[in-house]
Amino acid sequence: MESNQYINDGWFFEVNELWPGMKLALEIEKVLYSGRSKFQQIDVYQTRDHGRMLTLDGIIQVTEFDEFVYQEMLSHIPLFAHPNPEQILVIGGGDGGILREISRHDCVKNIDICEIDKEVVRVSREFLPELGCGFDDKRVNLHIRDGNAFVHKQKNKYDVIIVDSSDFTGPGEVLFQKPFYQGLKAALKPNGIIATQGESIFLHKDVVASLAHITKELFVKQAYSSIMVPTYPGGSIGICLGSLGPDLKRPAREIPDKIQKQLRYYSAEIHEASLVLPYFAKKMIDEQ
Ligand code: SPD
Repeated sequence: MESNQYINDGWFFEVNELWPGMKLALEIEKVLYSGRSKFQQIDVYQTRDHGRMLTLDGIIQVTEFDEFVYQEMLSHIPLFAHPNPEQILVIGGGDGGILREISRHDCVKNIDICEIDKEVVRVSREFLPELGCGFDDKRVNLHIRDGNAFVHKQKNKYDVIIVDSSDFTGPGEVLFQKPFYQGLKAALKPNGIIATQGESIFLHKDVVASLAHITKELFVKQAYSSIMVPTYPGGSIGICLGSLGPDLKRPAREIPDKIQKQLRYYSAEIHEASLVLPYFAKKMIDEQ
């Protein structure tokens, strides 16, 4: 087996200053791809028990074992909260998993995706076809550009914007700040909804509080969903939601049987339930 800086004795270790004093380890059978793009280190592993895994700069982005949780919830909460989403923008999301979920909605007419790193798209299409297949939908238009710059050029165009970013350091940092959210708001149509990667209520309280503050200030309605993803730090991650009109608390339309049968995590019940937060997190968000 090949090895790199994150692997020791057949185990991958996710160690990062964003979650000090803890690390997640997964047993690895093989390094399927390892390369450096202009922006980051990209690796794909065959794990022993969790399917294939994509990491960027040593941070787990997806494992085949639990990727469905994050991709379904980040996509279907805003898409079902909107009564008729036709024009969609995805920022980040180069692995294609979010596109795969959006494609399940027949009402969607156009999906723009702006990903900064074309290598992530290429590697995912080759090594993670169950996610990379998201790019096969004819409604998808891929823009290889900086997401922040792209957003600031769009005005009054999208019904739903989904930000599938990596974490809040390095190139991703700007995607957690107010000017970016102002850009998202301006890019939305009057009834638009945003859903963004919102980190962890346990590990990133300051970030969650700041996102809540920004979305409360800019949007008519705001909510935060917490979901279980065993291979993310601390086993959970959040979704920050902002709406210029529609209620976020529950689906605005019936979930077609055809879609529900394809899903493993999202349902009308979990949409509502995921927005009910543990008391400490609710208090923290209410105080913003
Ligand atoms: N701590 C890792 C957060 C990763 C969020 N993005 C995942 C991309 C999946 N499409």
